[in-house]
Formats: sequence, C-alpha cells, structure tokens
Amino acid sequence: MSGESTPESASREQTQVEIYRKVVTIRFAELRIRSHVEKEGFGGFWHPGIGQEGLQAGAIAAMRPDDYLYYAHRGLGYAYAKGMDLVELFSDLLGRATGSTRGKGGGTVHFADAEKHVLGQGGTLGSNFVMGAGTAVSSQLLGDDRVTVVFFGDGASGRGTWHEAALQASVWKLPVVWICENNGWALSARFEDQSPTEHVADRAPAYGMPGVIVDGQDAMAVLDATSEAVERARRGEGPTLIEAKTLRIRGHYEGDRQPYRADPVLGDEIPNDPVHRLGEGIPDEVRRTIDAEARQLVEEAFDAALAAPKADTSVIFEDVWA
Ligand SMILES: Cc1ncc(C[n+]2csc(CCOP(=O)(O)OP(=O)(O)O)c2C)c(N)n1
Repeated sequence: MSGESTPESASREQTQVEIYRKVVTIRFAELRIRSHVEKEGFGGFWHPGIGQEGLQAGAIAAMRPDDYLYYAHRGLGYAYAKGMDLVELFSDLLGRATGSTRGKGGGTVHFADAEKHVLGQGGTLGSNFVMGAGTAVSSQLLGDDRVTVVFFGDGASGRGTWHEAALQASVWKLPVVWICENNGWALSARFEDQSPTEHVADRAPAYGMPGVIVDGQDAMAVLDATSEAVERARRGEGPTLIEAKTLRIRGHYEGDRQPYRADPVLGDEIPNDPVHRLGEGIPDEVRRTIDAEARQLVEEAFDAALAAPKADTSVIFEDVWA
C-alpha cells in the first residue's frame, strides 16, 4: 500500500482491508475454539484451520454472494467468509439450538445457510465433488449465472469422486472452481507418499482444465487466481483446478499428538503467517482497530453461543431427507 493512489489501487487496498478483517476474525475464532477444547473438552473433533484462513477468505472474496459454496472440514473460515453469523457457527460446533443446523453438527464442522448459499459439506470426505458438479449442472440448466466453489484437501483429491466429477464438469463445461488446500498432510500421510505427481494441479490437463498453483499463505494472490477462475466459469468456459499451497500447522484434530510427525508446531508462532502477510502495508492504526473489533466480536459471539440452550434431541429427524 504505497505509491500513488489510483481508483483501482484504492479499491484494491479496500479489498485487502476487508479480507484482513475477515481473516483476523477467523483467526480469533479458531483460537477461541482451541482454548475451549483445551480447557473444557469437546464432544467431537475440531479440525483447526489455523494458518489456512488467508486462502479461505481470499478465495471466497472472489465469489458473488449468490454463488454456491461447499467447504472442507478444516475450520469455520469458509462459512464465516461467505457471510454466516458467528453465533450460529459457534452454536453448531457447541451443539446449541441456535446453530444453523440447530446444533445437529455438534462437535464437527457442519454448517449450512441456504440464504448465504453455503451448502455444507458431505458426511464422507470427497462427496462434495459430485454435489458441487450437481449444483453447477443446476446453474447451467437454469441459466442463473452462478458459480459453485468446492474446497477440499490434498488427501480428498485422491477420492474417485473427484475424478468422475472433474471429468464430467470439464466435458459439460460446468461453472465450478475446485480449490485444493494442499497443506502437505492427509491425517498422518504425507502428500508425497500419496501422490504420484508433485502437485495436485498437475492432474488438471488430463481433464482438459487449467491447473493453477498459488501461494495459499498470500490471500491476495488466492483472490486473483480465484477471480480469474470464477470469471472463466461464469463465461461458460468450464472448471478450473486451483491448488493453494499451505501448511497444516497443528494436528489433524485439536489434541492429536502427532506421533507420525517430526515437526509439529506446538506454540503460537505460525510459519509464513497469512495474517502477517495480509497485514503488511495496512497502516498500523487501521490494523489495531480491526484486531480489537474482531476480538470483541468473537468473544461476544462465543459467550452468546455458550449461553444458548443445548440442542434438543427431538430435532434429530427434522429437516433431514433420506
Ligand atoms: C471417505 C472418507 N474417508 C476417510 C475419512 C476420514 N478422514 C477425515 S479427514 C481425513 C484426511 C483428509 O486429508 P485432506 O483431504 O488432505 O485434508 P486436511 O485434513 O489435510 O485438511 C480423513 C482420512 C472420511 N471422513 N471420509
């Protein structure tokens, strides 16, 4: 954020500030959940997205509010960045009646908000791929100009569902953007031990689509790559595979002791921290104000969710279709 300001650079700076606000809010939310899990225990598995917030918020900033989102299991950043309410998100995780699923996701990452076009994630890893292709077919048939964005991990990229969905999306030129968060690990398996190619994006040409590699710790670079892919999809030119290189900072879930890993990050220092990257160039005073507001928002939302009534088991079969 230096040099002469033009209308384009001013709006780019504004975008950077808006993404920064989302990213620090997500970071504080992640840290708040972590401290809750550490101190109070948790009735499920919390898969932290710490260190991956920049790519989640950067990519979603390229979407229109009415574009469809399927997220992955690492964190709540996707849903928050797409406009969902923090009290609802915390409530879902804590099994509270005030959650978007009325607490049915309890302890795991399951949120949904039809008005915000957040369509959730599948119960099995990789089922999002076919659902995402399906939503994109609906947009194509309805001619509604919407794009579907599907997030997934490097481990999930090995599912057969990815290959069939990618093939069909490419043949039919479906408006989908596939975003792989390659954090180097699938539970306890290293990426290099589960992939014959150096990059997930190397597989894209086999499906006749562009494969783009981007630094996932650089939210603005992810924004640019995703914007291009979204516009391509909206023009009717079909899907793009984006591979955002990132890091899995902590265990597979919070509390995972990671015996399989020689370099676990145990402290709070995040290598190549996307928050710092994004904050570079934003004036200190602006950053400090945003940080304080985000911290307060998160604390109040978490307290509100904790104070909310627990989900009643009677709702278990409501809003559920087989
Ligand atoms: C079909 C299926 N297989 C296995 C699992 C268990 N599982 C959940 S997450 C995960 C690892 C996912 O790795 P990756 O896709 O790279 O995402 P990351 O956890 O690294 O973000 C596994 C094996 C599952 N939920 N569904």
